[in-house]
Amino acid sequence: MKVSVILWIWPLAVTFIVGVTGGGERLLNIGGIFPIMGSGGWQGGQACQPAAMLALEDVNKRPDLLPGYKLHLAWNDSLCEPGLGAAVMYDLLYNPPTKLMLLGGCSTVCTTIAEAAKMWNLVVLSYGSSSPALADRNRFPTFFRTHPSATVHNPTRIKVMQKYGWSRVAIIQQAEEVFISTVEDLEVRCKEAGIEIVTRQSFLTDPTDAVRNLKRQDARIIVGLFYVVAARRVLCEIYKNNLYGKSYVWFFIGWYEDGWYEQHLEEEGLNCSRQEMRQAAEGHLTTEALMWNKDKEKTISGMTAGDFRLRLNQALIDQGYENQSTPVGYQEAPLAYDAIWSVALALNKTMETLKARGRSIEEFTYTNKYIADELYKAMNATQFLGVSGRVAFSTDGDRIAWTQVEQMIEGRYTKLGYFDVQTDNLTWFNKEQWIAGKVPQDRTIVRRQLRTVSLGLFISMCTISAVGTIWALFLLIFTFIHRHRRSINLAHPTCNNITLVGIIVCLSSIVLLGLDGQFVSEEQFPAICGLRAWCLSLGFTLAYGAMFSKIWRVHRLTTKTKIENKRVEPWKLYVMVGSFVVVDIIVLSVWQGVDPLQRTLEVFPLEVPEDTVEDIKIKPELEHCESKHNTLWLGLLYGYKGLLLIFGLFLAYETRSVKLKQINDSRLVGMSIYNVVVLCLITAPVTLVISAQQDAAFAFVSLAIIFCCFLSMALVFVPKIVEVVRHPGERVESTGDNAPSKEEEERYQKLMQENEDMQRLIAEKEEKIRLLKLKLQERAAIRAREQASENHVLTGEEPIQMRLRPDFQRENRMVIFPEASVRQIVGGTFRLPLFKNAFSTSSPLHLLLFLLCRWETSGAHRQPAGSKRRRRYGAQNQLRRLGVISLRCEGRSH
Ligand code: ABU
Repeated sequence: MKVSVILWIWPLAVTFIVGVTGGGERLLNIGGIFPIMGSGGWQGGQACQPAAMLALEDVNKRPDLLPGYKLHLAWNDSLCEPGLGAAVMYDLLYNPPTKLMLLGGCSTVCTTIAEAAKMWNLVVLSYGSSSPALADRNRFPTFFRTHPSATVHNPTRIKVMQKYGWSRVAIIQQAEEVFISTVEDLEVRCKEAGIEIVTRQSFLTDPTDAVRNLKRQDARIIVGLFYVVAARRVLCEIYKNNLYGKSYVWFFIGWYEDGWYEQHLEEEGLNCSRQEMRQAAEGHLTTEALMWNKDKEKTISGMTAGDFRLRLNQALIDQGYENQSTPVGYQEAPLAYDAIWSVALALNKTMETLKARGRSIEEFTYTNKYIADELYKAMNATQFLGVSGRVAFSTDGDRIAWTQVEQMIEGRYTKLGYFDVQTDNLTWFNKEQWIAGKVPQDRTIVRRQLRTVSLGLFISMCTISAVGTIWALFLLIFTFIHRHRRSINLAHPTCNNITLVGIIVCLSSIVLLGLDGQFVSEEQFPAICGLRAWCLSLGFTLAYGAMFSKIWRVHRLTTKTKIENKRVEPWKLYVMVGSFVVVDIIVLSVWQGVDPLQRTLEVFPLEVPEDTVEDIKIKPELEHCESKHNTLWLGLLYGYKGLLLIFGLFLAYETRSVKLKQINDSRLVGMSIYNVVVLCLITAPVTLVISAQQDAAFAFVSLAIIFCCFLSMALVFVPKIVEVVRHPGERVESTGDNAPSKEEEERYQKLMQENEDMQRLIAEKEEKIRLLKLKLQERAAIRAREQASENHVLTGEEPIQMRLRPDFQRENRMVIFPEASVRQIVGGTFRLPLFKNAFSTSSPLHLLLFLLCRWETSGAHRQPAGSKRRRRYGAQNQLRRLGVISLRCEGRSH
């Protein structure tokens, strides 16, 4: 692009307020600020300045417009930089001649100069400022513009969004007031229209992060508001992030010059090639206020918009722009042309008003509020048909205009339609084109997909469970049929039956565990959740509890010492199992009543389906059964059952080598408990970890249940079956578990009776013996008295001295001589007084001693004959056996 150096020549020709031209006319001076040579923002002065000069030429050709005057424009370049724009303004104001009005372009510059111009009572007319902020009359009281506000795009954007049913959009904007205020207006309108703004991204110079964030937020319909340099950066990022194509629609501003996306790429250091930029730009939409009169009627200047285009093109070529290439601001050039006409018309009107009041426009100074107000009123009332369309200003000083919608199709902008915001009328040509003919969606269509247990796995597990259940039923029948057999009878068959019932319940719970959304409705699911909890819990308690009670009993029996207590009382086992079941029922009932299990959904990250080209994503969901305080309830149940498991493990270990006749299968039950404990302790935590994988979790739990159940049945029952098969004809021993049979009971009662009879008989016999003994004693005493009276007359006290063995003294004294006192035993010699009446008071031994002494003292011992001698020897032997070493009767020693 070539820019004529002429643009840079300061228009020194005009340095006086109202100079006189060669034709004798006086000059009416206005100041102009054009953004031309800058590197950012909007450099629309490139086309607008030549357009303004054309207008100036045309206005000055009209003698009736400013009679006696020529309009003159003093101008300079602001580069679209507010600071420089302010400097240019001060140059214009502080250098004569006095400027009647200011002409400005580029929102950032106009915001600065329009805010300051009121201090100089100057009207500012902008041909190229779109910022909605400039509509604030308090801040910019003397501002007008032929350029429509950027807010005019917003109703059009909303209209197009509604046309395609887009209700979810994102916004990316450059951090400039013009775009910030536009977005604020867009947000309000979106809210009113029920369109959700999913994200609003802002950037100063580098849009990299902002564009990435759009992708992260899954933005599909995106409104981009930025100057053209930033637009190229954004487009390059769009390409890099693959945010273009069939799934995305971008709304850009429509006033960028044609081919904007493939220009200045190297200068601006963009990493995207022209081809890539073209690719990313394809299909985007633009909205723009109509800046070229689309009618063919003649405008105030006598030209049609087409005529103006030709003249402008020629002027641009004259200034060095190549044919076909349009400089920045080409779109807005009619606005600049019409802006000069607006100034001329306002001056015309003001001059007429002033003339009627005897005053002149030449009286204007920067402090002349009166003429300034007249100029303001005249500008406010200006209306005409210009090359940009009908020119009129709202009370805010804004241009009222139609907007047009275009789409980039194969690298060229195609008009899709027009929108008149005043009548809410959308004219649509149906020329839009979408990839694969499908209008992009405003969001990823998310399809919910319930993750369910695979059917094959479910059927397999149910089949195994059914086989297990049938096997358990067979074992129940088997146990019943062979209940009298010793091997079964002594194994607590009732407990084993309870175990089998528990196993059946546990196996049934496998079916419930696999019943998910593919089989039951959302409403039925909570009931299944409850059933699962009840079945698993009660099944476990029955099966494991019965085994636990047996092993507990074994432990009790092996730790008791009294033989009489070693009787197995079945009711104790039943009470124990019953207690476990009652605890279960209480916990489950409270759980169910207070905080019942509900259906909850675990949602997984979105997945891209492989079998479709459609823009959809799958949202996998998995059903779970959970209460509000799930952890609490599970903790309670697991804690209680965990303790039971650990305690069972301990008991099984303790009784590992015990063999009891009363519970003959205790070791097998112990092994079964090992198996259950180990599997439960593994399964519970593993299931919690893999709960998100429905197949794995279901398979793991089901197999654990199946393994426990089958192994327990095999360990406890297979040996019994083998035994029955091996010894089919074994004699029946009893009828029940451990209950004594009728015959046994009768036999017991009979033995007890016999025992009682025998004891009574023994007692009677002992009584008889005692009486007989007494009789014998009496008889012996009578006989002794008779003998004594025959042979000797007792003289009184006749002591006997006996020397006793030491051990005899200690041990037998009281037995043999109960009447002897310690005092009477001195140094092993026992003095025993003998009395006349000793026959009646002393023991038989005592009597024996007496007789022996009698014989000694009577001298009969020297020649004893016959039975007397034998009796004497017998008495002496008996004394020796009793420990009497020597005997002295009345001083005689033996
Ligand atoms: N149509 C160009 C607007 C430029 C600006 O508002 O700064």
